[in-house]
Amino acid sequence: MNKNTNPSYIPFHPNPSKPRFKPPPGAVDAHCHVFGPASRFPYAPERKYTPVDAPKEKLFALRDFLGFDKNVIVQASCHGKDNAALIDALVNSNDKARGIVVIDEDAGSDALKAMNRAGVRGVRFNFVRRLVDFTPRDVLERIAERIANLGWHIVVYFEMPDLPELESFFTSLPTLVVVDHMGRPDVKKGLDHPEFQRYLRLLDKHKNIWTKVSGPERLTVAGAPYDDVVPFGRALVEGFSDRVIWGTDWPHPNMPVEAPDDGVLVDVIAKIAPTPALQKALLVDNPMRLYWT
Ligand code: 0GY
Repeated sequence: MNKNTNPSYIPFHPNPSKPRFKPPPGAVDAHCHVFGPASRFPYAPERKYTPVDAPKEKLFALRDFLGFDKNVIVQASCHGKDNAALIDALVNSNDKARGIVVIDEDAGSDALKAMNRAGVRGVRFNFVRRLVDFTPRDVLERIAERIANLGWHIVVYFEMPDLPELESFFTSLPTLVVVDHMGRPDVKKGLDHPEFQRYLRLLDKHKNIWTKVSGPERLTVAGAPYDDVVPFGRALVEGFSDRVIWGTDWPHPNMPVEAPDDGVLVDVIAKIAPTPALQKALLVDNPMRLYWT
C-alpha cells in the first residue's frame, strides 16, 4: 500500500480463483484499469480516492490467468487527465491492449495522434459525482467533436437515476457511445422498473449506443456469485448481442466491503451469455470491432 492510500481502501483480491468458464480464443477484458505505481505515475492532485497500486504487470498476469487475450484499459479518476500510466501499459502490451483516456478540450492534435498510435480509441466522460468534479456540457461537446475526427468513441459513466437528465446529451454525441457497468441500475428495483426500461429503450432507439455488461460486484445486493444481477446482464446481452462488451473492472476501485474474486466474476459470463455464439459476440467479435479494426 503506498503511503497516501486511504486506510479504508480495499485492495484487489490477492489470489483469485481459476474460473470454470473458459473464455473463447481471443477474448477481450474490455473494462479494466492500471493504477500507478505511484512512484513512477503519481495520482492526480484532484483525485477523490487514493488506490493501492495496480500496475500493468499485474493486469497482464491476471489476463493470462483468467484465460483472456487482450485488455481495454480505461482511465480512472484517480489519475485525472494524466494518462501516462495507461499509455505506458498500452505501448508495453505487445498490441494486446487498447485504451480510453480522459482529456482536456485543449489537448493538442499531435498529442491525440500520438495517443492514437499507442492504441487509444476513445475518451471517457465520467458523471459520477463521488468520483469527479462537474465538467460543463460545452467542454464535453468540444472534446467530442475533436475525437470524432480520429474515429474514437465516448465511454460514459453515470448512475441510472441520472439518465433522464443526461439522455439528450448522450443521443446528441457524434460518435459511438459505450455505457459503463450497464448504466448502473438499482437491482432492488427489478428489470421492469421504469429506470431500466428507459435504458433498454435508449439502446433500442439509438444503434450507436453500446453497453458494458460489467460490474455485478458493484450492483449486487446479494453478493457473490451475483445472481441478482444476472437478469440485467442477460437482458442486455440477449437484446443487443452486437453491442455488448464485458470487463472485469480490475482492480475494482472503491469496493465498499470486499474485493471480488475475479474468477467468480468470469463465471458470471456463462449466465448472462448462455450460448457459445453469445459468448463469442460479447468477448471477441464486438470488442474486436470496436478496438482492433
Ligand atoms: C470503475 C468504477 C469506479 C471508479 C472509476 O474512474 C474511476 O475512478 O471508474 C467506481 O468507483 O465506481 O469503473 O472503475
